Amino acid sequence: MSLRSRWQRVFGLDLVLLHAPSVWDFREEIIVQGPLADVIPSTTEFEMYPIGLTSIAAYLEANSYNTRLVNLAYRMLRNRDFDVEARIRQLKAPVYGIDLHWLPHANGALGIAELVKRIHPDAKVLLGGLSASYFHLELMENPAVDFVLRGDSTEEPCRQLLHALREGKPLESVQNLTWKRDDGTVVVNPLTFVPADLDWIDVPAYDFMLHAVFKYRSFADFLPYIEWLRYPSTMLLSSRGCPYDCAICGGSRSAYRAVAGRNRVALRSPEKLVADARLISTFSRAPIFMVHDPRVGGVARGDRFFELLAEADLPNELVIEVFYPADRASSTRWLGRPGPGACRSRSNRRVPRSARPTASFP
Ligand code: B12
Ligand code: SF4
Repeated sequence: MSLRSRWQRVFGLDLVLLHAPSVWDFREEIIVQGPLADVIPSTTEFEMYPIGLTSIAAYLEANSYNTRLVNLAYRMLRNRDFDVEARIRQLKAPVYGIDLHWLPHANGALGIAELVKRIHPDAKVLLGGLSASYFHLELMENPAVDFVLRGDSTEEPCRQLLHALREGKPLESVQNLTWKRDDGTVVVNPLTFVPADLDWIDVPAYDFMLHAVFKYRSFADFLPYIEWLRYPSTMLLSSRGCPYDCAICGGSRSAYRAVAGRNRVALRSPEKLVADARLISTFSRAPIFMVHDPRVGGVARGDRFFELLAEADLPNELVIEVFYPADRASSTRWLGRPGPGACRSRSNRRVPRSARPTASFP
């Protein structure tokens, strides 16, 4: 191996993950923007990136692949003159990953994909996220898109893809990958990487973020929304998948079955969640928002989480969401007092006992 390729392997980037704004380029063109919920702290440019970008980067780094995350949307919002093209030109990598998780990103994600392909025609463009997984075949029709990694857990398939590209191995064995042969034929590899739990990776990967800020001198790339420095918040990801089947939801149990091949919710253990919360408290006093009802996976799991959290005695405020009203007994155990008012409820419906969540889909 030449000195140049050795240097590239140790210090060069293997993957750049780009987070696009919802509209490319919103500074010049006005199109109807996607609706943004009041509870979401980012702007209508959707500068918040999917938290899974951090777990992909952390997992790849642990497997000796250098991955850099660049939040283009945040940088464009912070500085109207930010030169996206020049930034992409500076970043040299064999693969550029772009999230198309939330559908309102379609315009921005594809705009940036086309820009990357124009600037780095020899590099590969990879898309991923829930929307990309659903629309993978349509995306293959776009000449700027080479790959889509499908499913809700792409950390390991991403490693397999980088390995295959680096070693010149066939792509047929890369799990969850949709790709094109040289003659343009689209190949859909089976969606077989569907891990049963959520303890095998760091997600959110705060450890990675903390050192990547120094490694790549890129604090701004990890900020999830423009007002974060004034109103910071952090998060815990309690599961991938949902046991409910709300008709309006693209992340319901039938959606996950179709899009991610998931038949069972992947849960993060209470021990890991509290370890994540401890880690957060070492660098921030910001509120911690736990995504998904703590009772997903069963009331006992929720009880265990709150028991461990009380033992940890952390200074941060915890924000939870509940998918059906919390009963007095649970809220007393969790909060130390009966307090249904302390929980944000998505629904006032009474939920029959049979509908209480478990990790299994009925
Ligand atoms: C947590 C969550 C949030 C959090 C997100 C926190 C974060 N930064 O990730 C918050 C509360 C902030 C949020 C916001 C929104 N959300 Co939301 N959210 C969810 C929820 C409940 C779980 C998502 C989840 O489990 N993610 C975990 C996994 C799947 O994703 P991940 O770890 O981040 O990433 C992995 C894969 O997706 C993939 N991947 C992602 N990006 C990429 C990129 C590449 C290159 C690759 C290879 C892979 C890849 O690999 C990652 C690692 O394995 C789902 C509902 C559900 N049950 O799924 C809705 C859901 C995803 N949200 C949805 C929506 C609509 C929104 C909003 C647009 C709402 C709004 N109108 O304001 C905003 C967008 C915010 C923004 N960008 O500015 C929709 C998306 C539907 C769609 N297809 O468009 C869902 C499905 C719910 C619904 N209503 O239908 N959301
Ligand atoms: S409870 Fe929330 S995440 Fe689950 S299906 Fe309903 S809306 Fe979607």
